[in-house]
Amino acid sequence: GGSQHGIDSDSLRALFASSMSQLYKSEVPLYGDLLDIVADVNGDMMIQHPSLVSDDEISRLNVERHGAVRVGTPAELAFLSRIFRVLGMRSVGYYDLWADAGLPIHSTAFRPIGSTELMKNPFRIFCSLLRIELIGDLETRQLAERLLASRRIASPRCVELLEKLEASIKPGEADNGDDILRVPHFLAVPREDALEFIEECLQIFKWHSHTNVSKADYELLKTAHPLVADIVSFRGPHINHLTPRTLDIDEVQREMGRRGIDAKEIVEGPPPRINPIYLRQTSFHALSEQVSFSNPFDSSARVSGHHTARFGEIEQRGQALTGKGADLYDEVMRAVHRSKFDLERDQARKASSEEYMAILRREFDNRFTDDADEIRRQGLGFFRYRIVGDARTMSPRVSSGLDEEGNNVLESLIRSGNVVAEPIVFEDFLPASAAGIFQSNLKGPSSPASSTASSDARKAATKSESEEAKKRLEAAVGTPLLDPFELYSKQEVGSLEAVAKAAGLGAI
Ligand code: OOG
Ligand code: NI
Repeated sequence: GGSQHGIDSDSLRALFASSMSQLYKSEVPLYGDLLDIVADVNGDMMIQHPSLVSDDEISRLNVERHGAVRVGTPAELAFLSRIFRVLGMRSVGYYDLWADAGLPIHSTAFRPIGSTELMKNPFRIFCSLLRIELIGDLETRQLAERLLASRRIASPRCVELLEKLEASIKPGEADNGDDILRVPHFLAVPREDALEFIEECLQIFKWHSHTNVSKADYELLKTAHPLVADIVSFRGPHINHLTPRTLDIDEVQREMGRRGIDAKEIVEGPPPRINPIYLRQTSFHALSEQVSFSNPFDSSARVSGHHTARFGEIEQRGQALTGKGADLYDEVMRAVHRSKFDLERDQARKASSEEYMAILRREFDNRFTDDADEIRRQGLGFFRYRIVGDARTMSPRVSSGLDEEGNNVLESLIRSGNVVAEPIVFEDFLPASAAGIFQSNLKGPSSPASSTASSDARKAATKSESEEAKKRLEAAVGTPLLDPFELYSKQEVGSLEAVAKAAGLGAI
């Protein structure tokens, strides 16, 4: 029954996210262990610090995940982009991992963008596209092209269902009448079609231990770059990690150690802070998994081997930074790298992870205020403003004897406790951390990461080349890569307008 009722895209996304999580847990049991650790730590943190998370966060925290996939061609990306769109996810941001880290890919993140949608289920996918033109060796490049040209990542039924869902989209009311926030809200298809669609999508992202290539070809692809082998050798873009969100990443890191899980040495991103900013991430190293290669001499026999790509990651999310905050962050990070470089030169050995963490803490302590109110006054982070209590009883007091200038009204409302400013959570990714996560997982025991082109050639890549690459990724995605800063700013401005309206003020 209920066939005619359809389903909203937020619910379908929530179902997709939990189904993916189930799938990955069955494929990588260590990911299940991570979920257990994170749930324990989050529970303890909420008890110890009840005001640490907002109501919205409590409701989304334990289902919150991000995942990552890597595709081989613009057509594959275009197809995934359509899938994510019916799930209410839009492409946000551009990550040039070639310019940043010498990896032969570039990426965007698909995620919900409205506050309500984010609260219902914030599932995000970091999606990378191979830049096949960066494979220097002609023979390897042609091999990769051949393999990619001959594969279909989705079943005909998946394509059919996707078309049906797309045709049924009833766009919701656009927030603020602004078109970029327009996402599908309701899919007027029979419920069973929507559920079958999710099943078909899972088939795209599941692991296939049978590869399409011979061992020799696999080795050739891996010599170009381990990422090339991972992207090209399989039937489709297996999900390579899923990441739960924790409230205390340092505790999760320690617990991984206690359980003997092979974790990355350093937590990427900013140091621990009272007012967390951006994103801190760590992971356990990619597992070496049994795969089988085709046998060019006997098509009925398979050749066994290993592939290293899939891992588990944990993240702690903090406040989204404004352009000014992001610039300051980058400046502090540069100072961190300079200090680390100086230390390593002076003591003629690599800095330990403790030494690195000490530098990180020191530079942030010195240069990036950890006071929420200061962050707000200096315009370093985005906030959501909310009226506490009854707006009608406060507006007469506000309008008496106050400066006409908007900010002052707001400041006095905050000081009097009538308005609170809550940090807006960072929903995106950090290029440097993404690079660090990629790199720490490419060095499997038998697979030293080898560069696709010399780093000199890469450094010569200009800003305009990066712009060009971005346009090509955008063309494949089929919709604009949205600017994360603009999205956070819209949330902040929207909340201020709501405060002004409720309090009967003019513009704040
Ligand atoms: C994506 C790595 C980046 C993150 O959290 O920054 C990432 C990948 O390994 O495909 O997921
Ligand atoms: Ni990740």
